[in-house]
Amino acid sequence: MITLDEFTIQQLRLYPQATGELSGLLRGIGLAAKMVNVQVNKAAIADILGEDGGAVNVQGETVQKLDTMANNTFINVLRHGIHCAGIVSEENEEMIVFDDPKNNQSKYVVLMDPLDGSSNTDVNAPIGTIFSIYRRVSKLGEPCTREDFLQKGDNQFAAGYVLYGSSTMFVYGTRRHSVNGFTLDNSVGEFYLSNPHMQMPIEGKTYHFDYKYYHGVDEKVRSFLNYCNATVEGKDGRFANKNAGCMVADMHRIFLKGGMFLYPSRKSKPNGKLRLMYECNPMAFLTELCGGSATDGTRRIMEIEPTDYHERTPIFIGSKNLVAQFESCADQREA
Ligand code: P6P
Repeated sequence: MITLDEFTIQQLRLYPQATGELSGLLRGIGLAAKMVNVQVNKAAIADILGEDGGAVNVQGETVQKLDTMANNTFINVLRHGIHCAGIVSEENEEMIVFDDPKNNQSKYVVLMDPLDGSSNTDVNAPIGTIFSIYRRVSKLGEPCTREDFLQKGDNQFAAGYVLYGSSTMFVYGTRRHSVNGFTLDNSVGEFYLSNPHMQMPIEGKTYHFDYKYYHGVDEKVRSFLNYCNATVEGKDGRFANKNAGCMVADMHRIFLKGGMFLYPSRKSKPNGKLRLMYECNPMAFLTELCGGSATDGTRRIMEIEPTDYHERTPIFIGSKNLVAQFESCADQREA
């Protein structure tokens, strides 16, 4: 029964040259996640459900009260720590620079979706937090810059997510070691290692797609969807369709059981809906660390050179063989 804090400290022994700063940052994110978890669990009786006064964020989405709570919690915890120089958040148009001598010395910046799937909050369905950690490219001792954040996904140093579900889990991986999952024991307020060395099955039996978009996606995607739901020997469809309305919940199932998540572009969203920097890149980082694949339909997600904090991308991500099957369907269509 090893805690998240102890695990991050023990990882230091594997890398004597490590300064302990990444471990400290991950503990800070874990602390903020525990604080958000408390609020999420009592939202219905603490009057923090529903819309936040009709506010609309940079995404054009109506902000939920829990979005604002989660965003403020992560920003405040990381600002008061000493391991993060700044944040890009789904909820804020511009980067948030922690322009303080203690933070300017930090090597890391964080991009995050503080509360993914927040429309699920009112119906007690799963929600999550997604984060991506980069080493700064700007000069330490000075405020972080736009260039620190606009790095391609292959440059990520660590990434992870928190799933506020039937249990609350903290899952992260770094480029130096595997992906590990921790489950929160609410009675003591500690995350304990529950899923060491996570590996994504190379096959799967679920595909995660919202069929309300079926007629808006291109023919290549429809051919794969038809492959997935085709009946086999006149019996049930080949794969089960799931859609949690929360990427974190959908992807957590895929990390554990295999499967594939599809959020393609469509006529009304030519670049797709999901954000490259704090949804697709971190999930692609974890997926490849666990042996899976992540593409935008033409290239690896983590090869995309970003030009904007909030840019969107189509994404097809999950078990290696399923993504390969999708690509072969697409190739056949093109042929
Ligand atoms: P839609 C949640 O808002 C989210 O960012 C992902 O977690 C989820 O997979 C997707 O958008 C759902 O979006 O508009 O299809 O409900």
